[in-house]
Amino acid sequence: MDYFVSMEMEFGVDACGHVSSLLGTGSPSTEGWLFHVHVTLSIALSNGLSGFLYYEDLVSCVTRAEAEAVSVLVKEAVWAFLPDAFVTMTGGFRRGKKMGHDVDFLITSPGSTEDEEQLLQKVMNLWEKKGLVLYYDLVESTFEKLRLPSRKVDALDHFQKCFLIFKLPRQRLDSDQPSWQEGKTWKAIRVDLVMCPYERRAFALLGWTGSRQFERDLRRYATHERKMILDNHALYDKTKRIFLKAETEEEIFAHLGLDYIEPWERNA
Ligand code: TTP
Repeated sequence: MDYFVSMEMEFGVDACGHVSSLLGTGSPSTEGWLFHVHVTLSIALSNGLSGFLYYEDLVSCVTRAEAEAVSVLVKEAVWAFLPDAFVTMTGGFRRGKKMGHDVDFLITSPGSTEDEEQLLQKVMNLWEKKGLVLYYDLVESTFEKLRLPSRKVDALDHFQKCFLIFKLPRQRLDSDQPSWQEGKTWKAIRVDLVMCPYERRAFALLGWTGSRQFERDLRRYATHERKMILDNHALYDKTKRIFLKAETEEEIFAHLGLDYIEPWERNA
């Protein structure tokens, strides 16, 4: 909790309380979660917590209909620049949840890497022009092909990503949503866009589908039962000293000697 204490001293706000209400879930002891908290808190603080404009929207959950409406706009924007890209909604919505705190997307493309590197910035520029983004934080990739997977079950990944607050226009929804205030024409929604190299897509998809507890258990199983290391980028066999390739999640489960577990069965 030291992190929150220092944030409270720095900003004079109930950091833990505000962040818990924005995120809803997670264990404050984990590195990955703390990074997510940091981003969320930065978003909140940069907009002024006291009169925080989007606070009401962000504490109300995202419905599946809202997530699907965001998905249509994400795909439209991504395909405008990279028509062969694969865009997959991950996180809780891929696990079949009806509500979430944010909407996560994994983007990958078999095409050229140069176009990929520029994609998220191009999407942000387009959305800024269209007035569809309220805030964004673009994190550059620190991915290295030969790096061994992390032994920490909660380690951060090294993909390029964009944490943003999306401005979803009401007309993009077919039906009225219970969380929308009367007369409001848009809703602020937390969105994460993650860009991964094409050959890592199965590992990234598995990692970003969650749940966090499921991922921790799977990584501990890989380490203790199979002498392998699994993270969002790769699976490494310590006995054979080789990286095990996978094009699908099914192949990762097979490498681990496990039957395939469907995303909706990963809500541990
Ligand atoms: P979240 O979107 O934080 O969580 P969620 O979709 O399961 O639940 P909710 O929206 O209802 O709070 O993360 C989705 C998965 O992505 C989670 O299992 C952990 C993983 N993840 C990473 O691998 N790296 C990251 O930096 C973050 C933020 C999440």
